[in-house]
Amino acid sequence: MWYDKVRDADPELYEYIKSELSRQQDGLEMIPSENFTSIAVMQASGSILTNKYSEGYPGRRYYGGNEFIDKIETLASERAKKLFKVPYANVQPYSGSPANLAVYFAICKPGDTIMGLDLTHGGHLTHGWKTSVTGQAFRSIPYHVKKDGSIDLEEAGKLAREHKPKIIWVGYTAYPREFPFEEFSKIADESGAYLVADISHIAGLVAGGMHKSPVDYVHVVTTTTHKTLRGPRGAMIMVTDKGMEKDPDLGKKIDKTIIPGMQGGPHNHQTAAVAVALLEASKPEFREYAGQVVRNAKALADSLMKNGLTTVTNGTDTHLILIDLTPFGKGLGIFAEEALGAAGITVNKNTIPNEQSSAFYPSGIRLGTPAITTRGMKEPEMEIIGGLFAEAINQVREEHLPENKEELPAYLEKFRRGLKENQKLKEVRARVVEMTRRFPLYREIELSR
Ligand code: DSN
Repeated sequence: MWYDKVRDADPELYEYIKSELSRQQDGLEMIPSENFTSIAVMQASGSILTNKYSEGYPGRRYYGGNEFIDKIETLASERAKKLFKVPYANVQPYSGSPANLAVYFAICKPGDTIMGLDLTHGGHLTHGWKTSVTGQAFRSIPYHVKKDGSIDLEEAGKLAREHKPKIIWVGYTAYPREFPFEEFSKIADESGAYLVADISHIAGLVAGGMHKSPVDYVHVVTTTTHKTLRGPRGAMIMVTDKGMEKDPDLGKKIDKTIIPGMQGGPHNHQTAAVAVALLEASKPEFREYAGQVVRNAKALADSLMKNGLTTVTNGTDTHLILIDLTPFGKGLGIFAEEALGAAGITVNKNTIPNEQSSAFYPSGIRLGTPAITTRGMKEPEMEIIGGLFAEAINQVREEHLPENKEELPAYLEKFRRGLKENQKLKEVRARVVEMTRRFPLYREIELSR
């Protein structure tokens, strides 16, 4: 039986794992940055490799006993280099934010100017947002999207010429169209900046040939490993040939910034699981998966729009869709997220371009197809899911955020009570469960009832 030792040692925790497994199995996981790893990835990340300390790098560690860990880390890093066609890869970052921080401190000094897409327009906290240390340690100049939702390249070029940033970030967390690597390479080269592609969201699409690779255009690439790439939680930093030409020591500087600069011992179990995921991502089946992720997202966007919902940029090129709820009212994201949640569909509320409400009570819903595609769902299911979204969102389109913020807790409490009683949402929930049963997830994992 799976996790039987956890059950024996810690029955309380075991119950939570069991509940979370059922939640994953019986719902539609549609947060675009989530996915379901293979059992092989989970076995590697749950392995005895968690026991070992290995500060340093293969062949130069601060601790003994690393002869096999060296092989594992080298394997992961060589697979990353081969898959993404880069000369250098560091596979030690614990996750995406530390990976991005390491890039900053390898290239910049505190106070230097940096540029990234504004968080509320689809960027990331670590691309210079004011509440992130990256917006505090550096002088952050954000660029934006235009009214139509596409990146404002003209503004970005103007800002780069004016402020001469040390780093420009190209890579987004809530942008449904192809990332403009080539356009930004001109902007960065003209202003002398290092161009860093954060491909966390689209790494699996790049590996699977469904999104243009940034490698010919940028100096550095960062990515998490657990989104479309379908690995364990983790991250990598890669330097391209173009980056090596700009600074032949860039790889060494990044290595040093990770350890001893920022991190301690690498998470070897995670590195091993990254190695497994990279091998999986190099297979023809993964190309097929990446293709289906995008075909599904396009089919789903079409179905959402056919069912009366508005999507930012009227569709998608990637795995990600952003629903704009402003035709129904401002700040409806929280109501839609919770109504969909009650129906067994997990998404996240998100700001939309030119947000009229706030980052905490935004007017959009962000969703994506990586996880449901891993389950095997295809275009016919997307057609149905678009209808389910519309039915759930229709239940809350008359909602509104109270003008007086103090009334909000009571308002939300009443709203949540209403969700529990909502017959329509119960019907949608039943259809979601019926659909998920046709696409079993982790059938191998048998837990005691
Ligand atoms: N949390 C990630 C996402 O959902 O896009 C970004 O860090």
